[in-house]
Amino acid sequence: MNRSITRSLLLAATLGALCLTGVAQSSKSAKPVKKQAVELKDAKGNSVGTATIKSSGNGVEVKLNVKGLPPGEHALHFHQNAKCDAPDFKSAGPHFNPEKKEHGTLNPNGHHAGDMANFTVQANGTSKATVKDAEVVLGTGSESNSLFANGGTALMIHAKADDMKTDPSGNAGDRIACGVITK
Ligand SMILES: [Cu+2]
Ligand SMILES: [Zn+2]
Repeated sequence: MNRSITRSLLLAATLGALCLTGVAQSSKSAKPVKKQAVELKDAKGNSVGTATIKSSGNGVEVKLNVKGLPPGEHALHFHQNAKCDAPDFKSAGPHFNPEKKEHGTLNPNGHHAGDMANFTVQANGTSKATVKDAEVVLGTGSESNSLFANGGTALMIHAKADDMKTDPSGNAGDRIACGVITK
């Protein structure tokens, strides 16, 4: 091959690679998200309200505004996949667990980053509870513990309370409401 053609091909390839690197870097340096609204849907696909996730300290706080749920104590977790396929929401995968730990704050080998305290639904089926999670961030999505990492995560409400120790799911029963968290 002619030497000058070879040289221009090399130059084109190098420029192409530089462009790709530029794109990757600009998406990584995107501004961190401070607040994110999530719509929660039940197994029938009906909306049961919203959760507002806000940066708080080194983690986040989740402010629920939900209705139409069974009264009593319920588990709340962040799950690994940004997928809420009704009716069982299995598509959301296990608890968000970037540090490869076991489930539960009472588990000596715990806990998952996505584990949170239980919250209470009132007799009229509503809740405006606020629950904190110090182990996850909204961030830019490039942090390993970002709720936007690897395409996002899901916020899940369960039928029962979490016992905070049974691996991998806290014995929290069915998944009854789910909301996708994506950037
Ligand atoms: Cu869960
Ligand atoms: Zn867990």
